[in-house]
Amino acid sequence: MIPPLDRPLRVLFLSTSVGALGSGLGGGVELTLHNMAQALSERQHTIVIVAPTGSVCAPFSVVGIAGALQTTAQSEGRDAAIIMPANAVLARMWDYARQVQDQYDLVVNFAYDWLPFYLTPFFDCPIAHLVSMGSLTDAMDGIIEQTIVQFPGSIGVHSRAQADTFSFGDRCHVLGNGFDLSLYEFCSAPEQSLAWVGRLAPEKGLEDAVAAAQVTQTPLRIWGAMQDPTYWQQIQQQYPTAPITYEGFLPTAALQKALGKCRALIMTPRWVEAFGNVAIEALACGVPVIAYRRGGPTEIVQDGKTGWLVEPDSVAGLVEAIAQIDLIDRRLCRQQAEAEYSLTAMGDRLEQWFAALLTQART
Ligand code: HBI
Repeated sequence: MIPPLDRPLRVLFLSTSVGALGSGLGGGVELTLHNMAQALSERQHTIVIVAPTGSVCAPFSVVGIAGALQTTAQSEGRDAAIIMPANAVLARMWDYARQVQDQYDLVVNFAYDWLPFYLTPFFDCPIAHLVSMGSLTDAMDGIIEQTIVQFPGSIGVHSRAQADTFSFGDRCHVLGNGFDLSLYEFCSAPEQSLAWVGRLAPEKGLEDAVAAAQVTQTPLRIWGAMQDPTYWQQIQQQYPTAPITYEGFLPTAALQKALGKCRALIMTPRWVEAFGNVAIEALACGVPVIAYRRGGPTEIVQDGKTGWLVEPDSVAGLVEAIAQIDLIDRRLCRQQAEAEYSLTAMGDRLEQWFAALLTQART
């Protein structure tokens, strides 16, 4: 039995290296980091965040570090070499962590990059790594495996499906995610539109949701960071009569207000989505989720109860599910978010993870 934490911790968060917090380029990690900081500070733990300059993560204090951003890991092939740009912000963030580590009980890494894992044995302070995506490259798989072998319990993931993309998946700590549900308003009377939310990039499969909108002629509202403008142009050219609108990247308060009015959220991941934060945000507003049966959303959506799970890459399957949205009781969607994905539930899971990791570190 792992003893619970016996006192509040001083925790240093090392953010993702692909964008400033608040830019949207960090994808789900930005919201995850903020929610984890909130869940822990509500339990009297002290959180300090280290992130690229220009980062905002109110109300937490952010140490901004200048330097060149990393290229996104998901845009490289499995045999991609490790790339460190000149003046890498990642290297500078970790040099800062090295200098201040004796002021903290724990470091938590949010970057899906080689360096933080490689540096783990060089630190005196224990490091917990939140791995935010599934297996992408051999180099990353190798360094994460090396870390979990040397530091059992140090790797946290969002879902079992994500863990299972790694050969060492059974040794990962599955955390789910947690949200401040007071920020999400339940909407019982939706308008006609469907919603799609995420970085506009090929691995998110937006074109399938657009194809389904064109077939059903149901309006589709699209929100998210415009990561790949060429990809977006191609979709518009391919589906000229689809009733779609791109409405930009919205911060949580504005997003949840607009998302809540939608009849359903459509999730079309081409890859093993590690979790699917937007699925929880939709459920929290009472919005049913139609998702490909692939990755994290399969562990979130209760098929036929809080949404529909669809044959992966099947536009016909999406169309069929869209026809059955009204069979879903929107109140059950909100109830599921409250039962499994609140900040309290996530705070419990985080403290269990840290207690186990710190106990290991002491032995
Ligand atoms: N790529 N190299 C790199 N580092 C990251 O931290 C990273 C990434 N791609 C995407 C990403 N983080 C996040 O958007 C997802 O983990 C959610």
